[in-house]
Amino acid sequence: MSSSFISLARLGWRPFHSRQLTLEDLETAHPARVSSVHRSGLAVISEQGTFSVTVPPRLIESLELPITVGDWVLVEHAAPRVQRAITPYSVIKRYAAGTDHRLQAIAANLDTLFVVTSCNDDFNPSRLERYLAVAFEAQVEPVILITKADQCDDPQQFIDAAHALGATATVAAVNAMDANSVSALDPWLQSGQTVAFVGSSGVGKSTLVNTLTGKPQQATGGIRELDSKGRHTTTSREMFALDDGAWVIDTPGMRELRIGAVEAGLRTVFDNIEALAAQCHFRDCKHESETGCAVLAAIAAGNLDPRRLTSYRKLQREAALAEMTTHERRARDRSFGRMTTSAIKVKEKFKR
Ligand SMILES: Nc1nc2c(ncn2[C@@H]2O[C@H](COP(=O)(O)OP(=O)(O)OP(=O)(O)O)[C@@H](O)[C@H]2O)c(=O)[nH]1
Ligand SMILES: [Mg+2]
Ligand SMILES: [Zn+2]
Repeated sequence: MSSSFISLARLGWRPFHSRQLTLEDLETAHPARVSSVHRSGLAVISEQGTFSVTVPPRLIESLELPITVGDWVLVEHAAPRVQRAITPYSVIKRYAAGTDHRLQAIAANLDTLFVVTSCNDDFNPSRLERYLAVAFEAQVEPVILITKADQCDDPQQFIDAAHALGATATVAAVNAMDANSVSALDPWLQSGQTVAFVGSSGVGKSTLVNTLTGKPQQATGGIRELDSKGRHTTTSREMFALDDGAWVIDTPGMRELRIGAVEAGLRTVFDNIEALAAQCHFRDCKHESETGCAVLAAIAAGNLDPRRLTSYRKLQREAALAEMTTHERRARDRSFGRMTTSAIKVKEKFKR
């Protein structure tokens, strides 16, 4: 155990977490924050220092979402073992890649999600809209962070394109290798605040962590000349401390971000379309060919990018599908629960 005292507040502990504690909890355990997740357990940081803990299998089974980086757990006084998990005030979630319908927790107890992209071929408005929806759904402030501003003749063109994704997201452009430039992120990095960097491989997430911590904490890798794609250098999520008391989480580059049931988040990302839709002649207007459609009129007048409408529809379909699969799974779990209870009853009947 390494020891250098850090207060709970500086670790990001909030009244929201305190309210979940009982007197009994405090007699038997103490809070610790997860900095990384391993096959054998968790690396945690507490007031006592940095150490490893195990998680009992029955606790893992009882959790709706797996424990992730940024989560708070209660660690037993008696042994380096997790007694229980503390509900986070925010979680960034996505569906696991592939056909699997498993929800993955990317990071917990976040104040800001930096959606990182570069001034090159990586910049993709429809992909950014996915990240924004996930952040808004989790009630985490998103910031579109455009890196490699130093490698680009006209970074303003990317900044403008990011601003066009709605008035709701903040936009910043930096050279991730330059501490002076990265100081633009200071407003989000106050003591006890937690932020995470997400985005494709090669956009500079680990470079940002290294510049902010002032240490070569994370390996960084080059990108392919041809299409600006990275080489998936970072392979696991990890949380690091900054000298000023903020926490930054580095994540592996994502090939795709499959959204869950993020309908509310989508309404925020596409608030300009929602505002127009309220002015359509028909209340159930589909914005396809109806007369008096304010959305189509805005597109015709050049005030709305048709890509926005296409993207909104696609993401709404995806979110609705995710919502449906969640319901189906719950229904299945319920009927499975009934099956096991009736099986137990049958067994008991035969015992007598
Ligand atoms: N010039 C310049 N190079 C940058 C900037 N940000 C990142 N790079 C370079 O881009 C490459 C990829 O950076 P990484 O930090 O490894 O990217 P990453 O997002 O962590 O990638 P993964 O770990 O694969 O997800 C490295 O060669 C960095 O030096 C920037 O703002 N300006
Ligand atoms: Mg990386
Ligand atoms: Zn309409």
